[in-house]
Amino acid sequence: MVLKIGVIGTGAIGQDHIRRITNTLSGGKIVAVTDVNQEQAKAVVKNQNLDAVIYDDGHELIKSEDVDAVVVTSWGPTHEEFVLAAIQAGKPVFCEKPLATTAEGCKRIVDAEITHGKPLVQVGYMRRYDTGYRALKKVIESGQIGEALMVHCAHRNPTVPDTYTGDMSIVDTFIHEIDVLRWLLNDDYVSVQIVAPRKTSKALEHLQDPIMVLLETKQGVRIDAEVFVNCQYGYDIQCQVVGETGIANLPEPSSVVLRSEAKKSTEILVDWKDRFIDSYDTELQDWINSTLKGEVNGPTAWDGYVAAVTSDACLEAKKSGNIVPISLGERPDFYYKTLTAAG
Ligand code: NAD
Ligand code: NAI
Ligand code: ISE
Repeated sequence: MVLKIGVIGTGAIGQDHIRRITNTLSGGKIVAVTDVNQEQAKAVVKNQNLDAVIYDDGHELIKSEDVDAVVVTSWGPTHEEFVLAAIQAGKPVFCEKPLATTAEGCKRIVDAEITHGKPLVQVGYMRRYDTGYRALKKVIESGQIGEALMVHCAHRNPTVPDTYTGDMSIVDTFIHEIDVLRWLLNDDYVSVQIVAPRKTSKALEHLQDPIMVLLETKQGVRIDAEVFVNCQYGYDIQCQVVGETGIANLPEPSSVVLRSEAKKSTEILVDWKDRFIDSYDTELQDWINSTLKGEVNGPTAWDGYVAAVTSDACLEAKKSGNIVPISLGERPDFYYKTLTAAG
């Protein structure tokens, strides 16, 4: 059986997901696309040689009888409306992060899914599918470094476009660490503080860059994370877990070790598309497979909600400079299930 998929948002990641579903993965077919920029949607259908209908808007696409499942890759602020409409139509939906830009928005999605009575939503936190993060989690869970005490990490982008606003360093960028670190440590956050070092001259006027985020978890693990989105030199994701008896580092992407011109060097990637290419492939293949079985196997709407509560607290901490408490409430029974590799 083939899953007939409609994609809302044919920008950078929408095009990349369409390409992988069409050329790399199995079990899915792109039958419908839409974008507020209709010219772009048309160009994507033509350039990727798709046999897909172009819809005027996301709601028509969701309602179409030809569409079994929906992929939402439009801008973050539009996600909530499309995910709610997919739930309303009873259709499985893969939504790129963030699930919604506020905790209230995510809560509306959680409530709608529970009312529907069956899980339909997966959120695009693909780092849970990354072989490096999975290997790191395995080491932590094996007890080889004792209990985790501290985590040092960095999320560095070479540059960001002019449209990147101050809040996006949290809601668009750091949100990946928010999700993956609670999964990695099997823990949740209790507080956050954000401090701003000297600002780089390479960032636009409106943007405080870099920032340092300090999180504390329920089990007392302290996390320091640098978010630096104009670091110039590359796309660099670092994560080091300090345990009672040892230290575990996220593996670097594999790269040829070059000896040349009196130097030993390895390449640093510059684009998130390349850094996490395998994770996106595994994530979407898992989504197609589990959707065909009527299941949700990856990050759920609850994970999307937890990320949003945490990112709301981060925004408040960034503004005030204070230590801000993070309170999640009880996870609804609906979202308890056996722990899978990604869930
Ligand atoms: P983009 O701006 O390149 O693409 C977004 C597209 O959505 C645009 O083509 C835009 O015209 C379209 N769009 C916006 N509103 C729409 C609407 N109401 N209906 C239909 N189309 C609409 O952005 P992007 O880089 O592709 O990012 C898209 C989403 O993917 C964001 O939520 C982003 O956070 C997420 N993303 C995730 C990752 C990841 O690593 N998981 C990487 C990149 C982007
Ligand atoms: P983008 O700006 O390249 O693409 C967004 C697209 O959405 C644009 O083409 C825009 O026209 C379209 N769009 C906006 N509103 C729309 C609407 N109402 N209806 C239909 N289309 C609409 O952005 P990009 O980088 O592709 O990011 C899109 C989403 O993917 C974001 O939520 C982003 O956070 C997420 N993302 C996730 C990544 C990941 O690693 N998981 C990486 C990059 C982006
Ligand atoms: C983008 O949306 C992503 O998700 C990338 O993974 C991240 O590194 C980048 O900062 C975001 O803008």
